[in-house]
Amino acid sequence: MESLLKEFTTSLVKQLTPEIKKRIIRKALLSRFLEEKLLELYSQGKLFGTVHTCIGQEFSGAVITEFLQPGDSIFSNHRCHGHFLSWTENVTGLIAEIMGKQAGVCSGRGGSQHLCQDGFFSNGIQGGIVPVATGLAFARKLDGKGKIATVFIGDGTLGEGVIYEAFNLAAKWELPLLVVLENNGYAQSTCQTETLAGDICDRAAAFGIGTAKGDTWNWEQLYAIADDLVNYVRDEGKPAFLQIDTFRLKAHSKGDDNRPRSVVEPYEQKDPLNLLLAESNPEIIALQQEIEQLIDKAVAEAEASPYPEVKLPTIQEQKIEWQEATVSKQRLVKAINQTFKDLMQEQPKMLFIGEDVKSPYGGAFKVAQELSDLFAERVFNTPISEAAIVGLSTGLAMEGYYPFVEIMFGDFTTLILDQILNHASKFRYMYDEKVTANAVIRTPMGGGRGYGPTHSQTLDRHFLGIPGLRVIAINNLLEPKPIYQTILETSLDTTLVIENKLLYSQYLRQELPEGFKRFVSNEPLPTVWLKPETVAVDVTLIGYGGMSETLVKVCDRLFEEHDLIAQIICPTQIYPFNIKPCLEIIAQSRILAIVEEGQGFAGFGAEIVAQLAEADASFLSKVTRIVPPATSIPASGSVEKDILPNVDKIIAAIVEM
Ligand SMILES: Cc1ncc(C[n+]2csc(CCOP(=O)(O)OP(=O)(O)O)c2C)c(N)n1
Repeated sequence: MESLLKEFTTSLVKQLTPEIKKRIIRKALLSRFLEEKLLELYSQGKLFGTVHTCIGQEFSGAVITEFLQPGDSIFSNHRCHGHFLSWTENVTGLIAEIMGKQAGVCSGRGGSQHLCQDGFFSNGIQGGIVPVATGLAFARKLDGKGKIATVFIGDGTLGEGVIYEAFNLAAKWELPLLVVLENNGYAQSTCQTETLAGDICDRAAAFGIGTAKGDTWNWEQLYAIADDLVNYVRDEGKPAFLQIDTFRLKAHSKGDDNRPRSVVEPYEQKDPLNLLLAESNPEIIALQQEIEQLIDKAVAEAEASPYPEVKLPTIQEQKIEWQEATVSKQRLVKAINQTFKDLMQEQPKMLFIGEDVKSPYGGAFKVAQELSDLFAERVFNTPISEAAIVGLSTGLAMEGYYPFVEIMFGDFTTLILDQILNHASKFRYMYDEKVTANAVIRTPMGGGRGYGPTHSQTLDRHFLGIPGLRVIAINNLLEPKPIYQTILETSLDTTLVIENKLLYSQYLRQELPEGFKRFVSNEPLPTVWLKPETVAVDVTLIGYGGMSETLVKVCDRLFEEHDLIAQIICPTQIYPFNIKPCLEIIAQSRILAIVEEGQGFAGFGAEIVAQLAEADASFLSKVTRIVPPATSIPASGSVEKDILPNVDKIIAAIVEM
């Protein structure tokens, strides 16, 4: 493979025209004065929350943005004001945002660390934004229009593993990503000498990423280096890494500075803006006055702006209607595989991303079989980097692609939680509906195959209750295609789809116990109701995903062996989920059994019980939950069988009631 390693050794200071110089200085001064104003407003009690100033570091954003174009994207972190202002110059939007006002750039939803405008996105979670930026760079590459993504991180963030997953992807897939590392020597209160091993640029170079160094004191030279680097990323379509040495002159956040004056003072003295302002240069004084007026006006506008109204999500409460449904005769794995073949055919922006998904392997459970033969350009084998591929997909989704990510085993979803919880699921809300981050993440859960404690779990409940994340469980009572089609067409947010390992090889359930009919609700992601023809129903069984097949068998045997008539409610969407539309159905039976393969504590069943209690406490007398004991899942097949809910155990629990 051709080495990407390129040393950018620009030493020649490119000729900066007076106009460009003035523009850069103005951007830096705007950041400086605005952040000084923010600190003043805090001290007057006019601001709330947090603020991390970049005072001392302003030339980093002021210079880099010189080379970015409309259509490029910028990702930043907690210390984002300077980057944001240099890109947007939206002074009122920033101040009002930090004041929590309607005129804020995100209507007060994001605050100081979560800004979004014109391709600018910041997040206060360290490191996790890098794979998202990588995904956006990937989208830029696929678009083929010469646009790039830039991400700013601090040196403390070099401790986060996910950034190296992203570097690897960006280098291997040759993505137009510029990583700007602002090296101010501290992470919050901790000096870099305590925590950082090795050389900074060597980290990126190890992936074959071209690196360069500059600093904010010689910002004219930084200008020349950035010019080279951005051109390289744009023209070659490859990542580059720029280390900018700099120094934060103020506290990490508002007033928490433990650094001795003897450390800070020399940097105050050599700070280029301090030096400029000390010159009494009439041009700079005029600039200062112009900016101060701009800021005063913006503060007044922000203060005059109202606080935003509270907007709450709507909850499906109305009565649902039920229609009879059938399924075709095919194994679930085949049905899902065919679904993806069809959807990729229909939607040219759908991408399929995961570990070992390409032919001939076709994914660990063969769900992706032949996809790469049919859509070679849109199916991607990835490194073992679950967090990064989910972040990457978020970035792709933000740009209008439809990434479907396969996480090989549900057990590995622990590695993607930060990407889901602190990134994808937050973006639409905290960026005030300016973006959709609607990637689809699919994963198989469940035991029954003897894979042992770390490859058999049902971890759905850890993902329930995350606003901005829809959780779906595929069962074998419904065709998967309409479900996946709806997910693809209707999602504004990220969707996590749980498939089930044991169900893959099962046929879709065509045949039902005698006298049963299959109804589906008229919701976009329907609940299934297996309804006996009889009027009287003794037991309502509620279960989802892999439990569907088990519950059908329970139904059969309850009648055969105990003369009990049961009905089944099997939701497809398990979060958000509202039991109210099913209350009438549940009310018909004497017993309600909720069956879950995952741990019961604080799980789906517990939520249903809580919702039932809130609706009508009389339901509680008939509820039982059938869940595994609080233990890990053993590899030994016979013990595993005994631990997970099975037909015998469910029947025994019901008969006991
Ligand atoms: C994942 C994560 N861990 C910890 C924090 C708390 N935190 C916020 S900023 C910060 C220091 C970051 O240091 P660095 O990356 O060097 O950026 P700098 O603050 O110097 O600009 C820490 C520890 C966080 N926001 N996110």
